[in-house]
Amino acid sequence: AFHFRDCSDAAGNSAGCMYFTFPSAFFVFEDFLARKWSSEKRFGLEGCEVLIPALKTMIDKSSAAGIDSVIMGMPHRGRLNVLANVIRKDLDQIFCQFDPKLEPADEGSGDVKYHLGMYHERINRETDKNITLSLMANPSHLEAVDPVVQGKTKAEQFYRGDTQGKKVMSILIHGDAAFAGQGVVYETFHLSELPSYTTHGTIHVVVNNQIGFTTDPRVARSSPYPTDVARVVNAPIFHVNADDPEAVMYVCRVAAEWRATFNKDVVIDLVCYRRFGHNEMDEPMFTQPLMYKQICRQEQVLKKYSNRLIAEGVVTLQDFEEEVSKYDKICEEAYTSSKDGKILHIRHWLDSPWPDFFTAEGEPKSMSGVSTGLHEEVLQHISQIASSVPLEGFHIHPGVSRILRGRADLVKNRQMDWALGEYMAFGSLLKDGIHVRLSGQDVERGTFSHRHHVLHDQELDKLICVPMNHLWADQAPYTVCNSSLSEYGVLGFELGFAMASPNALILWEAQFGDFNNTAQCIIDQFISPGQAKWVRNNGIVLLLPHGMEGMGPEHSSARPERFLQMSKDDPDHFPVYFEVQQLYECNWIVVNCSTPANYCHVLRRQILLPFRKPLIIFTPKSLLRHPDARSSFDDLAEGTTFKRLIPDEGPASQNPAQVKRVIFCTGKVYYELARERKRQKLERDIAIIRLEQISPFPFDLVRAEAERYGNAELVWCQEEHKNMGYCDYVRPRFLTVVANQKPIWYVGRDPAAAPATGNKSTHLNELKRFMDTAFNLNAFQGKDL
Ligand SMILES: Cc1ncc(C[n+]2csc(CCOP(=O)(O)OP(=O)(O)O)c2C)c(N)n1
Ligand SMILES: *[C@@H]1O[C@H](CO)[C@@H](O)[C@H](O)[C@H]1NC(C)=O
Ligand SMILES: *[C@@H]1O[C@H](CO)[C@@H](O)[C@H](O)[C@H]1NC(C)=O
Ligand SMILES: *[C@@H]1O[C@H](CO)[C@@H](O)[C@H](O)[C@H]1NC(C)=O
Ligand SMILES: *[C@H]1O[C@H](CO)[C@@H](O)[C@H](O)[C@H]1NC(C)=O
Ligand SMILES: CC(=O)N[C@H]1CO[C@H](CO)[C@@H](O)[C@@H]1O
Ligand SMILES: [Mg+2]
Repeated sequence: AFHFRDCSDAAGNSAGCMYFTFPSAFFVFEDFLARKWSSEKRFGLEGCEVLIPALKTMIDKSSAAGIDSVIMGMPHRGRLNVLANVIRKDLDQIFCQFDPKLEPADEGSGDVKYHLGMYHERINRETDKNITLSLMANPSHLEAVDPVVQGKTKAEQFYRGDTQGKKVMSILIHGDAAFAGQGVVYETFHLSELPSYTTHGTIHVVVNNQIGFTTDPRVARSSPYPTDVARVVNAPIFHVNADDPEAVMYVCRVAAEWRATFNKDVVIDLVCYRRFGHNEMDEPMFTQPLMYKQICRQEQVLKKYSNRLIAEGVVTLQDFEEEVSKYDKICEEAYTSSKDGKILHIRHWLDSPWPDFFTAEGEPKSMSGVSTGLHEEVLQHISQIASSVPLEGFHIHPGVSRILRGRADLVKNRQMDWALGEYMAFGSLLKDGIHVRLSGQDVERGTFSHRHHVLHDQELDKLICVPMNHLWADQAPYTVCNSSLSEYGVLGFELGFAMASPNALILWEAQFGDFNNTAQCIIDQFISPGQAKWVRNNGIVLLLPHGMEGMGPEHSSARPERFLQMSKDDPDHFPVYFEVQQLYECNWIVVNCSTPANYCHVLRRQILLPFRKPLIIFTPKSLLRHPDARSSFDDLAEGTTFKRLIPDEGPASQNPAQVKRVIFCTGKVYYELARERKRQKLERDIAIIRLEQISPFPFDLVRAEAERYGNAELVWCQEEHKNMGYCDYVRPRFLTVVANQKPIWYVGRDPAAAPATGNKSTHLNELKRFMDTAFNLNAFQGKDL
């Protein structure tokens, strides 16, 4: 083994030199890849190879301090080297990735080699303790993985009762340009000390090669150091010369000790260079000619350091050469074995396996006969807690007290509103031992003041009561946390949290649905394609409140069209399977529920499913208090389930052959349509049917309804403008349902650039105009689509 010297301990004594050992593998690895695959992109680490022993040193030191699980996030540069020599993934599986002929043996479309994650449990040689290392899969989008790593770390700490971060920790590796440039770095730092988000200290390592692709630091940032962003949390920052391995190891030990002692973030700035271009195909002399003339003259750090040790007589040249050729041989052997009949398993690249969850392989179990309903006693108990203050002598605000009395009045009639429907879902899952975590801006009270999950004593400062945690003696914990004012960081965090365990309902609520675009990278890069790229389930729930209430262009639409456009179900294909199989095959579930009971059912179904899928729920504003948008306890009784579609149950349904028009719609606009139909006394002529689950599309139920009302015209009605909302998603699927026999007419607002007008009277005019069309039985006669 090759030796590194430690001539001073953390206290600064340099009395005697201590030698500690590890193989020179990491230096040789990049050479090996370069030799075998000279024209492949691998984002080599040359110029900063010292990163590998640096990480090992931090991990060894942390393991000695009691850490047994390390969760890491890193960009492209040096990733394969980290996988091979820090995580210690099997080399032949890494080399397999270079073989273009190999098809992955799992479902999913896969990802490029320098994005995949990995999970490995092994013995730490230095400390002889078990340690679990995971490197999270990530997209190209630099730094996007930072909050995801933090969320997953937090979740592991939470489920293990590691309240001080003494067992589980995170390490984040960054590039200098990305660390300075990407705002999510700042957002992640700001989560680092918040009670519900802290991971009790992260070690950050910046591979500071003083270049970002082709861009020099002087035009890439305004701060002197790339690491200055860490100063916002007063983190110590060590700038160290990466060509001086002893200094680097020293700094790494200090950083690990700092983290173990103070449980706060710490940053190491590894000042290095990038020997080649941005990737192996790239010519750096085009843009940095003088710098690269200098770099060419730099001796490889391994050479430099080994020459010094040989000169000092610490090792012999022979020792050194033996060491290098030993590792080369290991690589060669793995290379050979990767060639003969190896199969590429993306499954081997899972960063968060759930071994107890996926016991049976293959097809998911049927959900038929599985009810998401609840026993009357459970409903009564939850609603009683939801409408009272479970702490004696608590001074509650009179306004909140009025809200709780309002809930109690509803409950007397076995009725529930939106907030109570949510209570039923959370409360009943907690009873079954499912942890529920709701995070987002102002979620505790609720943006629209309907939720009130945290009550504040009006006389004693900081005395709070969370009734949801007083439901049952042996319930799972409920976490509700107002987040920092960030979407990108916080949604990424919750996504990471949801990766840790399938037995938890993790929800992120946007203040308003349209703010989700600040988190778009997490949605586009992780949530929508996550399972396809990384064969990983995730059951995160997004609550996106919005509504066309005449309040202007913002907050009127959470842009369902964007989510629907990314849904992968085929518009032209009538599926063979529904319910569970259809859900199993989709990339996410998109719903716009119109009743509190259905909202409760869909949240419960999320956990009762035998797999996990992201769930996007468009949640209402005005329906929170709408007197018609209520459900009876009967709608949640035992035996009931989530309704993907709610058929018309009025006079139209009694005589379907006489019905002239069927209006399909979703969500809140239903109540406006129902009111107008009543006013115009058209209840026999027009049926109104609600799609509650938009995607995957309930082809089967829509077909049954279309056939039931065989003589009727079909209409899709939405409040959103024509180029928005559900129209473009729904229309081709309707045509598949009716086999192109009938048109599906559009009723709604005209196309527009902004989601809604800022003029209240224009808003009302638009509403009146499309309501008139919806109920004018001659509207489409003689018209073309
Ligand atoms: C969010 C984002 N924007 C742009 C890119 C394109 N890109 C890939 S690597 C790179 C340069 C990164 O420089 P640095 O962070 O210093 O890392 P290095 O490659 O030098 O290790 C850029 C701009 C990206 N991957 N992600
Ligand atoms: C490490 O884990 C293995 C398997 O879980 C266990 O058998 C072994 O005793 C553990 N070793 C130590 C040193 O804790
Ligand atoms: C659901 O879709 C309808 C139909 O356009 C719309 O009125 C409503 O705002 C959407 N969201 C909710 C939460 O109902
Ligand atoms: C709003 O629109 C109405 C007509 O729809 C118009 O008369 C009125 O002037 C507009 N108000 C503003 C403030 O633009
Ligand atoms: C989220 O909301 C915004 C609307 O403001 C939209 O632009 C964005 O595309 C939405 N959807 C996704 C999938 O990010
Ligand atoms: C009003 C307020 O700040 N409420 C809470 C926000 O969230 C934290 C937990 O993350 C609570 O401790 C606060 O009481
Ligand atoms: Mg760089």
